[in-house]
Amino acid sequence: MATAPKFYLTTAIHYTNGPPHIGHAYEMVAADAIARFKRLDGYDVFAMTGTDEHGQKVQRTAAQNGLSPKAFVDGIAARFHEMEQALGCSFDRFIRTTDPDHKISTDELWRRMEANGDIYLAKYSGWYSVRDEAFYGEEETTLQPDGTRLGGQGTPVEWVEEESYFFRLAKYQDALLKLYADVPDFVSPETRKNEVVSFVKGGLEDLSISRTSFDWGLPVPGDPKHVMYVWVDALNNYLTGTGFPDPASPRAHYWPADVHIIGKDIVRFHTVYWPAFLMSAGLPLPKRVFGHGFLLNKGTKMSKSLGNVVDPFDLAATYGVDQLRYFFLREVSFGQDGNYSHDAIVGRINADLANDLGNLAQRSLSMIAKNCEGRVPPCGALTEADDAMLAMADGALARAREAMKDFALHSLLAEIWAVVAEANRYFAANEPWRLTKTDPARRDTVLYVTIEVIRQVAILVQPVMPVAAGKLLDLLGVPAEARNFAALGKAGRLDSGTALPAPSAVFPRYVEPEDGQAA
Ligand code: ME8
Repeated sequence: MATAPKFYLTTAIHYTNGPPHIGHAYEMVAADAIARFKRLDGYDVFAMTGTDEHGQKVQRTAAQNGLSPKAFVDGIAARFHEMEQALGCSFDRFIRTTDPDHKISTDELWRRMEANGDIYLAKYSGWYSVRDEAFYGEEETTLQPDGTRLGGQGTPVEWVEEESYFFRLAKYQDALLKLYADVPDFVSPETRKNEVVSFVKGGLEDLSISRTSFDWGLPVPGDPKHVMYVWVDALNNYLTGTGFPDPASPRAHYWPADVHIIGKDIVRFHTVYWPAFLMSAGLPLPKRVFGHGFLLNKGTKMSKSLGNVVDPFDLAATYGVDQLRYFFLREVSFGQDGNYSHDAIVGRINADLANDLGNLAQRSLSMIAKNCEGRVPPCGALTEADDAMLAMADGALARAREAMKDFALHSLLAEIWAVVAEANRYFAANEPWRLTKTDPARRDTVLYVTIEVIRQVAILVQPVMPVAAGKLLDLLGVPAEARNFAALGKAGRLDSGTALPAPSAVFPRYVEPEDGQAA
């Protein structure tokens, strides 16, 4: 492992002002699939998710619930942690911004920015959205008929006037523009990058980075009547995860992050403020920031007031964890908005999983159980069709890696399903069930080729469906140590004669409940 390249990936950290929703689930699953892919591909991976627990929004919600902020966030953070487990995620750390090491790390970031002359005390007066935890210039707000004002993302803003520390963001305008030009994929997808570049070109103002009107936050070093602006605190979680500022931390080598996976609504914080803070502190910048799209419920934004919020725990229980993960990542082009609906998820489960992959595995393995003494059949001389089939499967890793360069999880799955579709055509065209009487040796070869292709498919889908893929690999008799990407292609061909367990269905069809009540 010593020579394995490192890969550090993070999700956004989730606000603990309410329980997790499907958007949070989506982001976690996507990030987890990327982390698992990199692990299987031989990287030394550190993947982190967690919760963003400070700030005015959380403090107010806690008060509304009659709880202290800490008691309130403890309950919600536990729920996020449970969701991570319930969705079969494999993060290496679940970070909370109330963790003690996060305070040490964030104090140090502040001190370094201050030592660089980038922090000064002044007075802030302007508009603030508690829901977005963001300041808005007057021109970014709109006055409503009832006299209230809405900020850039349509949330209410309130007038704030108080003593505040400021960060010299304006000073970093040129350096940021140079960054976007020098590292073209720093912000992706491209559309998000264009938005950020034009925002920065429009001119940057210094940023208010402390508040005095509430106290649920990290105190400013040396001036504890101020708490740090929650975004300074939150963004720094990524450094905390690597043991910053301790250079001897076993995780120090993971910085800089290879990618921050976040939603499109918080790209500005990650691609303007965060790199500016790091430049100020003299620290290396993350390599990439990927802003995924939003998951919508039949085209509509989910919100409590619309009553269309879907509980991710319910979804996983209704459809199955791996099925839900597959749906999220196959249905939505990663980077764009996507839709959730019962019909769409059932369609994917029954067509792609039960029919295309599940049936092929079930049919070929049942024939092997019946005709080949339950052992991996012998592989005779290969025909051109056999060679072409195997070559397509052997080439899948290269195509998967290519898709993964842009985190195109949907393309990765499309590539794998193209192999599955070809395997179905191969199986149908070669009709192994007809060969038992006429040419059993040829039948065995067709079955061998078919399950060898399924082996490779199963290895490749592990990042997305870890449990189901694991079951499929069990059915194929593939040992645990032969399940990573190094075993793809010729290197890990199935051994004829290996005894196989009795076949069983890995991907059951989704059947509507008796009373017709869709979930
Ligand atoms: O923004 N579909 O937290 P958050 C897809 N604490 N993704 C969605 C979504 C949806 N419907 N709704 C939200 C915060 N998200 C800050 C982040 S990071 C240092 C601090 C995504 O709980 C959202 O874009 O509001 C973000 O990436 C993540 O969920 C957490 O959102």
